[in-house]
Amino acid sequence: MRLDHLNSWDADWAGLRVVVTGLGLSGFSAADTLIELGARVVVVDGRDSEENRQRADTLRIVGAADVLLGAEHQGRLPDVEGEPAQLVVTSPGWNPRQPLLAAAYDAGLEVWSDVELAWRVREREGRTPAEWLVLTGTNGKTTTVGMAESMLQAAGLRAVAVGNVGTPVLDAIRDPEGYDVLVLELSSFQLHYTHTMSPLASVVLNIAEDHVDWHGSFEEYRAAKARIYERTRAAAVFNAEAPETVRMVEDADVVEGCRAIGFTTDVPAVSMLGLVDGLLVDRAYIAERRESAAELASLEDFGELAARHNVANALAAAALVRAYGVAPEAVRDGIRNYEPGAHRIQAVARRDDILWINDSKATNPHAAAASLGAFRSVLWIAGGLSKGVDYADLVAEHAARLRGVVLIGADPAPLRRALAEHAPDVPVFEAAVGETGTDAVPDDGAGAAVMQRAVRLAADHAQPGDTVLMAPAAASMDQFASYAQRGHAFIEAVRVLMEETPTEP
Ligand code: UMA
Repeated sequence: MRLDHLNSWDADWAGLRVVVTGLGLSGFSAADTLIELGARVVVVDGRDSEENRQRADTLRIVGAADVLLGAEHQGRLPDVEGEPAQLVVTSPGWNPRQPLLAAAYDAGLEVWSDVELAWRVREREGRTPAEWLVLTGTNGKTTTVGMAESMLQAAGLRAVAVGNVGTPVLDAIRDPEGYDVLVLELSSFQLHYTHTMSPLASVVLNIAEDHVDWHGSFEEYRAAKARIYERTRAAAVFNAEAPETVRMVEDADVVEGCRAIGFTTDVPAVSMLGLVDGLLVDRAYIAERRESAAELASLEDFGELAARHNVANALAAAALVRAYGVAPEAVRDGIRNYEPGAHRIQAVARRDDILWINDSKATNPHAAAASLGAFRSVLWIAGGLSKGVDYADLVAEHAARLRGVVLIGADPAPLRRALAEHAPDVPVFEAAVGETGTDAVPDDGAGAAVMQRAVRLAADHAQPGDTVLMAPAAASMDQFASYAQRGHAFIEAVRVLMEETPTEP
């Protein structure tokens, strides 16, 4: 069934039979929107938890045809009120090999992300739709959307960062006051299921191995990220220091007239933003770009955040918002006003010349490498859900700075193997063994206990001048509800440690 006619809020959604998979943030927002549009909706979630039951009750009250909770419902595509489904809208956590989704594909159905649905309903009679600036990448996404949001707001625009950052994009679409601009952080999962989005500007910040288990291979992961450039209208932005992103732009099927714009932390060529003598400059969006450059900001505007990767993130953000016409002064003010989120290289405590750092956001080796590289002698707390990635390069590159490693995570084997091979002299301690064992479940109490043991082990072995760095290089969901919760568990464990062992006079 072709669904091309479903391209605005006012299109004929009434009676459309939709299965929504997942009842988390995106699934709930998708189901709620579809019900409001008049569709007939069945929601499926493999987890029959208290939280999901509450959400299910809410959806039934507003008019869901059915909400099916429990693992047994994930195996097949359900009918909608006795008739075959016509569309599936899936949460990003569901991979395409899930039996229910595989059945949908076999039946010839389209499978959309909440982002696809949001793109289709963004136009609505009597409203000016927001422009979309979209970005993805393996690392730096959240900082970059935050900076872009800050720059747009400094320009006096109504703008918000949505998507993978935590606010479903449909919430912004349905906001009664509306927005001028949406900045979307998109994960490779969301991009996989997004088909008609045509943003004003788009960027892939960088690409390194991540989420291989969900996509099946690195090539598939790369292909999902590259989709962000398709149908871009004004600026397809690439990272001049990441040749992979240049190739993606070259291969993309963009709208006629769309420009390729680069960013670099070096001196920029024409059609790029970059850095000259401590100044962030624009040689892309000014008429005289062949001979000159417009000054956007200086490194001083970053305050303590002037690390190389933050400057690159700010340049990428500037490349997006300049495509919308934001003035140089607003770029500068946006950088000045920007406040980084928690859990990213966040100093938690310093005592006895030992620094304690929370980098729970380091959910893959690439991100962990950035923070490991920032410290000389590190007691490293690492491990978690490894998502099928390889740790050999990370360990080999940083072995010399490791005082010791404390392993967390339900399955420490992948990291333990890499350490044995590439850092055989570095002592390794396991925090996950004990009462929770290797079959630890993602339960707050168990995760907190593991983290407490990890922090104590680190305290036992750290020496003055060391940094205790919790940068797990892995996702958190095997032992914690989220990376944020893992970060809180670390902060709490450090606080308890500091209270229990007061500084010697
Ligand atoms: N579920 C099943 N079966 C499955 C998989 C999941 O039933 O096979 C159910 C779960 O029981 C749960 C629901 O689906 O009830 C969860 O769906 P989800 O995991 O897709 O999560 P959402 O709550 O919808 O949140 C998603 C993003 N999560 C993921 O991509 C895993 C959030 O990004 C995002 O903020 C949110 O949509 C709003 O857009 C989080 C994330 O971890 C932060 N992202 C990954 C990353 O950044 O690395 C990609």
